[in-house]
Parts: sequence; C-alpha cells; structure tokens
Amino acid sequence: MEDSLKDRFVGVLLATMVGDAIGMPVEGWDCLRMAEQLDKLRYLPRGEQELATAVLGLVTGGKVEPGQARYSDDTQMAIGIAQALVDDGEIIPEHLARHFAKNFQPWRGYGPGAYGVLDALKQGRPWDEPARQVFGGQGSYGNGAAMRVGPLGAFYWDADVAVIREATRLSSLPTHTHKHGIEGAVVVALAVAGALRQAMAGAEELDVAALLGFVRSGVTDEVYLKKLDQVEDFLAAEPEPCVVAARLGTDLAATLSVPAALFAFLSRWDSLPDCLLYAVSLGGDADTIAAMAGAMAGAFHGAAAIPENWLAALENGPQGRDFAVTLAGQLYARRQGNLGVG
Ligand code: AR6
Ligand code: MG
Repeated sequence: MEDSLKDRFVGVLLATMVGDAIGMPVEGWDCLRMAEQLDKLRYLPRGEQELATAVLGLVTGGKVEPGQARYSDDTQMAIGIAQALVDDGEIIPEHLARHFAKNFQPWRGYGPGAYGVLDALKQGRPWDEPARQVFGGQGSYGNGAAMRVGPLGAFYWDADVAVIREATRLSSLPTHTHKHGIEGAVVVALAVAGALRQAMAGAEELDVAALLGFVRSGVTDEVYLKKLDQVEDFLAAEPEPCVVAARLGTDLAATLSVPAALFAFLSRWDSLPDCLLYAVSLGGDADTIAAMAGAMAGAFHGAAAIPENWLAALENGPQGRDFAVTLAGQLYARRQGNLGVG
C-alpha cells in the first residue's frame, strides 16, 4: 500500500518528464504532420515498448541514445513545485518563486511571458510583481501553471477539493495570475489527485465518469466547464485525433491544451505509453500536453508502467531522471509525515 503510493508519486514526476521529453522534439508540428510521421511506424513491431522506442527514435533522428532525451521548462518547473512542497509542506508562493528562479535555465524553452517573469525574479524583483504585470497587466493565461502542477496533485491527493484548488492557485501566482491560467492548473491537479485516489482505492480500471465528475466538482469557470462537456462528448464519439486537436485545441493557452491532455488520459487511461503517444500525436504544444497527460497517467499507474527504454533515454545529469526519483521519494515522505493536509 505504502509502496504503491510512493511509486505513484514517482510516476507523476517521471511521466511528466517522459511526456515532456518525447513531445519536445516535435513541439509545434501540426496534427497532420504528426500523423504522417507516425504512419511510417506502421510496419514496425506493434508491442508498446517497441512502438514507444520507435517514436522516440523518429523524433530524435532515428537514434535513441541513453540519456539524450531532454526535458523542458515543464519538468523543470514541476521540480520547483516538488522542492517547495518538500521544504515547506505547503505552497508559499514567495518560496516557490525562489525555487523557480534558482532552477531557471533560459534554454529550457520557456514561454515568452514566463521567460520575462523568471528573468525578473532572478534579478530580485518582488515575487508577486512581474507575473501581475505581463500581457498588459492581464497576467498569463498560458498553460505554464498547468504543465507543472502534477507533484502538487500527488501531494494533495486525498485532500478536499477546496484545499487542492487553493494550493494550486497559490502555485500559479508566481508566473500565472490570469484566471484561465490558474483554472487550467486546477483541472490538471484535480485529475492527478482523482486518478491517484481511484488507484489507491484499488481500482484496476479507471472510472472515467467519476474522474470527470471529480474534476467538474472543483471547476467554476464556464469556459472550462464547456470544455469538459466537449471532452465527455468526444469520449463517446471517438473522433479522429486531428478533429480532437482542432476542436479541443493544442495551443499554448491553458484553455486550448489542458482539455486535450485530459482527453488523452481519459481515452487512453489503460496504457501509459499509449496515452503519452496519443497526447504527442495531437501535435501543437505536444511536450506540454504529453507532460500533463503523463502526470495523470503516472498517478494512476505508477512509475512501473513507464517503459524501461523511455526511462533510459531520459537525461540523467543534475536534476535528471535519478534526481527526479529521489525528489518524488522525498515528496512522498514529506506527505506521509505531514498530518495537516486536507
Ligand atoms: N494575452 C495574450 N496572450 C497571452 C496571454 C494574455 N493575457 N497570456 C498568455 N498568452 P507564457 P507559459 C499567450 O508566455 O504559459 C512553453 O513552450 C502568449 O502568446 O506565460 O509558461 C511551455 O513549455 C504567450 O506567449 O508561457 C508551454 O508549453 C503564451 O500564451 C508554453 O510555452 C504562453 O504564455 C506556455 O508556457
Ligand atoms: Mg515545454
């Protein structure tokens, strides 16, 4: 029981990293181009692991060298959230902003707004100013708060919905203050927590309707509620991936990428590799959509479901694969020792 919860904490962070790393080389490809490339794999062995490796090879120029698959800002910021929770046992935005600034590596592919905010934080600006000032004072509605929130969803997996919402809101503030940026993060955090709850209750099959209901129970924004209805319709209708991509969106905006990640998980919950490949195949902001879907699938299945060869491909330097495993273990230990949550 304990071990299986720990494996799921690790799964959330590692599958975020894997999804991010396999999506990054094709970030910005449209769905049709993705379909054309993936079609080339039709004649390869059909086992999940072989297919997974083939896709990784395809997007990395035919070779999958151990340690060569790099992650991007998504994972780097998820690491910051995990570190802040390990340190404080809760989200204190000012401290979280410090973790983001300390970890900031400009070449990791940050969104333009987030790049400016983190640069300003690194230069010592007060934690709550730059994020409020971007985009003419509107704040960012990008998917940057959503893409990193997996570890928080794991940490608060059995907390009240209101507690998850508030912790998520606080975790968004250092970079994303627009309500759509924050609400997208709430959707991802709830999906991760809900998936983990079902797994820990012993579910072998995901109760998709219950998961959707759980997410809905914590969402107040009309735009997202409509998107959740659309996700539900698509689960019944199973349209072509490019129709899903066009209708749900695969954009940098949270409203136009979080629903696609949720759909990838809810329609492919039974296989973590399939879920990630499908998320990538939608195209657009593929790394982030796969990172978010990965957090959800990692919560349900645990790290043991990630193909060995994908893990081997991940970068493993400072803050790489092994670091992520250790950090997720610390997050788990902190959660187990932290009785005040929920
Ligand atoms: N008004 C107009 N455009 C906006 C607004 C707004 N209020 N908010 C966001 N955008 P950003 P992120 C658009 O830069 O959310 C990376 O690849 C604008 O075009 O805050 O941290 C990551 O890996 C802006 O540049 O970044 C993610 O995949 C964009 O949304 C992705 O970028 C993203 O917002 C988003 O990262
Ligand atoms: Mg990215």
